[in-house]
Amino acid sequence: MPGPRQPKPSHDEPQNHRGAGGEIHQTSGGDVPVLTTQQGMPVADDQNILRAGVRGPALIEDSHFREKIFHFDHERIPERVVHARGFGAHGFFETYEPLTEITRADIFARKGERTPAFARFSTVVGNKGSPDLARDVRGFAVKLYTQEGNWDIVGNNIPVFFIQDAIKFPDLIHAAKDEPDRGFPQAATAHDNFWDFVSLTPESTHMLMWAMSDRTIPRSLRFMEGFGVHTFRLVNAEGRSTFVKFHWKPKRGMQSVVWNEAVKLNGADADFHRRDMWAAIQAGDYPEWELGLQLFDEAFAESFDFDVLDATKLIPEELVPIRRVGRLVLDRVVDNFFAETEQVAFMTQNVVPGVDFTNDPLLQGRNFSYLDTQLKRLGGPNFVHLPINAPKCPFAHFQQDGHMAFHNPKGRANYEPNSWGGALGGPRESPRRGFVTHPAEEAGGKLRARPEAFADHYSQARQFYISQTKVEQGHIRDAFAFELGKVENPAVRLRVISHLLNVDAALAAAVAGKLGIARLPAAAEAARVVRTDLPPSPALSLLSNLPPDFSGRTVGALVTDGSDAVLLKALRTALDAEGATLELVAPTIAGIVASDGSTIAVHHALVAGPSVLFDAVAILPSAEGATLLALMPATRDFVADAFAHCKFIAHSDAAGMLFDKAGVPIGDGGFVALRAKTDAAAFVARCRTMRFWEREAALPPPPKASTHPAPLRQKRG
Ligand code: HDE
Repeated sequence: MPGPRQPKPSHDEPQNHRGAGGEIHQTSGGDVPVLTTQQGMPVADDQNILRAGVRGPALIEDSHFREKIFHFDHERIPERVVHARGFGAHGFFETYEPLTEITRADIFARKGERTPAFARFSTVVGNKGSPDLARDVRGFAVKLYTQEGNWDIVGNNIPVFFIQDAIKFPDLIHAAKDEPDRGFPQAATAHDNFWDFVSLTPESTHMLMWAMSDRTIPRSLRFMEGFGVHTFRLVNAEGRSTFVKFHWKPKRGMQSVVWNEAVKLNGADADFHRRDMWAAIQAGDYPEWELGLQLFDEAFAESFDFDVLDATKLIPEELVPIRRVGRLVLDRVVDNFFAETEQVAFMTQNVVPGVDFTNDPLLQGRNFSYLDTQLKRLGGPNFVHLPINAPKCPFAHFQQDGHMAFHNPKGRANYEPNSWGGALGGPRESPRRGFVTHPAEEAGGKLRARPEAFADHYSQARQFYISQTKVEQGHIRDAFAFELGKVENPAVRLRVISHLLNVDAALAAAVAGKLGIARLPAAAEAARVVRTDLPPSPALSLLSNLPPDFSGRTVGALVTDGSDAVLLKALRTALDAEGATLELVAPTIAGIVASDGSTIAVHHALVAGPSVLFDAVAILPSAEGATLLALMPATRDFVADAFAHCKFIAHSDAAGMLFDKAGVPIGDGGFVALRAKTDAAAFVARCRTMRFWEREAALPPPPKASTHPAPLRQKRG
C-alpha cells in the first residue's frame, strides 16, 4: 500500500525517486540488474521494512528484511590470530632457467614459464584495523599455483625469528599483542608484557636487533625483502636433497622510513602501505621481486658456525651466495578484498614434489598450526574449495561432503582401492609423480630438548649490529630507547640492557643513557661464549644496499598560484624519466593557476598532504604564494618534517621565507635550488641516495650511561 513514506518503484524505466529519508534511488530497468534476495526473488522495496500500518510494528513475515539482516549479522569471520592486517595482490612467478639438477619441482622445470601467484603482506601484531606503519615484522606470504599443486612460501621480511621452538609461539604472541586486562597497546610491542617475555627469552635477542632496526618500518611493501626463514630442502628426481633458504629480493631496492615519520604516517594515512601497492599496480608499475636461493649441502651445514635448523640464525649471503632463479610480479589487484585477501589460506605444509621440510622445530610446529587455524577462521574443511585457495591444476581425490562443499566428485566410487576400473574407479596414487618425503634417517630418544648449538643467542645479534651503518645503528638505539621507555617495570628495562651488553657494549650504554639508567647492569649470563670474530655482513644493512635509482618513488611539490610552470614541467619530465612520480600539494584542493596562466589540478590540499607521504619534496611557491603559505601552520610541519626526516628538498627562491619560519637552516647538501630547467634533473639525481643522512649525523650524540656495571639479579625463564 503506497503511502507517504513508501516510494512506489517502477520496473519499466530506470528512474530516480526519493526514499523515506529523502535520498535518491534508481530503480531497475534496461540493463540495470534487478535487486533480488539471495534466493533470486526480485525485490520491490529495499527502503522500508514491512509494517502493520505506517506507524505500526514490523512484521516477521518480511523475509527479505530478515534475510538481509541475518546475512549482515554474519558478515565477519574471525580475523587471523596473527597477521590480521594484510594486503594481497595477484601476479605470476616466472622461472629464469630449469633447476632440474636441484629439484624436481615442476615450477622450476621450464625456462620462462609463468605460474600464477597470489601474495599477501601483513603486519603481525595489530588487529585488522590497525595502522600500516606500526613498528612490526611484515608477513610475506606467497601462494604459487603450480601445475603440481599449491606451494606456499609463508615468510616474513626478516630472515630470523623470535623463538626457536613452536611451543613458545602462543606465549610470544600473547606477550606481544595488546595486554589482556586493558586491550592496549594496539599494534605495538612497546609495552611491558612483550619486553618482559623477550628479556626472559634470550634466544629473541637476534630478532630484537632486526625488530628495532628500520626493517620493521618499511617505506613500501614493494621495497622490502622477504625470507622463508627456515631451512627447507629441494629434492631432485634422483632423490638427492639440497638444503635451501628462500629469499625475495625487491626489484626497486629496499627502503624504510624513519620512526618519527612512521608515527606521523599512521595518522596522515593509516593505509599508506596498501594504498601505495594498490596505486603502483593500478599505474602499471608492477611490484616485483626475484626469488633467490641459498643452496647448501650437509657438509656446509656441518661446518657452519650455527645449526641450520635454528630459526634464530641466518646464513650470511657472503658465505652462501644467493642464486636468483625467477621473479614474482604482482600485476592485478583483487576484485574483492574479502573473497581473496581475507579468505586466502596460506599453509607452510603446502609444498610440492621436489620441495620438502627439515626438522626445524619452529617449522614443524607451523606445519600443524596453519591447517588448524584455517578450520577456525574459514569455518569448515572445504576452505580449499574457495577460488583463492583452490589449486589451478587438475585435482582428484575421495575427500567429500562437509560444510559448503562446492567441488563434488561425480560417480560411484568414493574410496580406494576399488575394483570399478578405469575412469569409473576414480584417481589412483602415482609413486612416480607423487610427493615422496625425503627419506632422511632419524634416530634418538623421545625428549624435550634443543641442540647445544642453539644456545648461542648473541653472536649473530652482534654480527647484525656491526653490519649496520652508523645511521642505522643510531636508529636501532633510538628504537630500543623508545620501546623500553614505554615499559613501566625498571627491572625489565635493566634486563634488556643486560642482554644488549652481550651484543655491543656501546649500544647497551647508549640505550641505557637514553633511558636515564645511571649505572649499567652486569651482562646477562651467556650460555655460550659470544663470538666477536664474525665479520660484518654488508648484505644485512639497508643503507649499504641502496637501489640503483629513484624509480617507484614519489616527490611531493608544494605549489601555489603563480608557481613557475616551466620549472614544474621540468621537474615532472625529470621524474618521468626516472620512473618516479610527482604529486602536487597546494593551499586548497581546488588546484592552482601557474605562472603561465594554466590551471593545474593538484593531488592534495596542504592540510591533507603532509611531507611524510613523499620520498622527497620540492617547495615551489611563487613570492605571493609563499606569503600565503607562511600563514598556514601546516606549511611549517611540511617543511620542518621534510628536513628532520632527512629528505632531499628542492626549492624556489621564494621558498626561503618558509624555511626561516620553520626554523630550518637551509644550505646543507640536501637542498637543491631550482632555478633553471637543468636543476630538476640534478635534484632527481641527488634523490637517488633516498635521504640526506648527513643531516642526522650532525645532531648531537646521545647521552651514555656509566660503564661501571651495577649488580643485577637475573630472572631467567
Ligand atoms: Fe605464522 N601463523 N606462525 N609465522 N605466519 C599464521 O596462520 C605460526 C611464523 C606467517 O597472509 C597463522 O593463516 C606458528 C614464522 C605469515 O595469511 C597461524 C608459528 C613466520 C602469516 C600461524 C609461526 C610466519 C602467518 C595465523 C611458530 C615467518 C600470514 C593465520 C612456530 C617465516 C599469512 C594463518 C597470511 C600466519 C602460526 C611463526 C609467517 C596461527 C605456530 C617464523 C606471513 O597458523
